[in-house]
Amino acid sequence: MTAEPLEIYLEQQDVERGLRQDVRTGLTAEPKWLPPKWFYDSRGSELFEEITRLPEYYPTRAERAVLARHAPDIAALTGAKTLIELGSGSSEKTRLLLDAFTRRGGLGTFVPLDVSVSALLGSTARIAADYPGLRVRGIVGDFTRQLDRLPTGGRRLVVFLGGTIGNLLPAERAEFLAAMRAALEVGDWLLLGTDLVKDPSVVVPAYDDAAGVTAEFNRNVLRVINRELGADFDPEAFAHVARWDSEHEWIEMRLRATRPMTVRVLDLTVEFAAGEELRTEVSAKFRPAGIAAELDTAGFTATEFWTDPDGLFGVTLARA
Ligand code: AVJ
Repeated sequence: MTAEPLEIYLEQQDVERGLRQDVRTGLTAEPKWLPPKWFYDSRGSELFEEITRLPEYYPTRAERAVLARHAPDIAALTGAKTLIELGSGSSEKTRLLLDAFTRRGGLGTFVPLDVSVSALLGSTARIAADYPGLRVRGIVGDFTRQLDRLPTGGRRLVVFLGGTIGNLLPAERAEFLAAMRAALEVGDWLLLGTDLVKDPSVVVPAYDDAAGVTAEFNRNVLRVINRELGADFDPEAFAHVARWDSEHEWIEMRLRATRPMTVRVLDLTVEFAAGEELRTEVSAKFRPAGIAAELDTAGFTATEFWTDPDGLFGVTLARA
């Protein structure tokens, strides 16, 4: 089957309004910050794919190991008719699930949802070609906002992989999980990938690789703002910083101004002192008990928890 035309839940003007709002809020705050979703234009999505292949970036390989081993269990336990993937990107690891569901039979529809049109066009075309008989409905949307518009009917499995839930701040995370639960019905399932707390000597290099790909990915947010809002950031004048926050158990990516700068964006004049840091991403790491507790608070019941052989990454199956 060919993929169906992408369903657009996110209009270009909403995206631009959101970016303007986030830039205004974040760049006038003290300390300055930007939400990580603005990394992912087509270049940013490509850089992220490159990150997933870096020797230091263990989460993708570790999560793939879990899925390779347990995809048949996930297919059998859920018996899903519809597989919905939030923040799907290339959907590369999701193929392990699609393979297991194909062998088992019964899965009718795959619904990848992502903010990146370019990532979705590629993934939906490839998956439709490789899984004949599967209905592929790509949705352009923001997973924190369009949960109430997910396809209904049949037994649904929502998968949220890659540890992306860790990019939400704790309050946003609670709100997101509660909204997810509200969007689902009893009998539906959630499969959640979470990076696990481990020694910073392993985590930090994953966010500060020797080849500098993560640094380019980080600076890409400034390029997006320059292009979309006509700002005049000099991305090369910002240094990439990855710092482990042991209190919150998360990694923070920041961009550090290497000299004093004045940036014009929207109607703002934004001053950076030399050495001033702009926070661009939080990537929380989780403990098994914490994951189960957060799911429970949102009204889910965690029924399975799996990790890779090295215990780096966790995948939780939860029932609505
Ligand atoms: C897979 C999107 C969750 O936080 O690890 C990779 C993004 N940031 N390197 C993560 C990311 C820096 C990533 N997510």
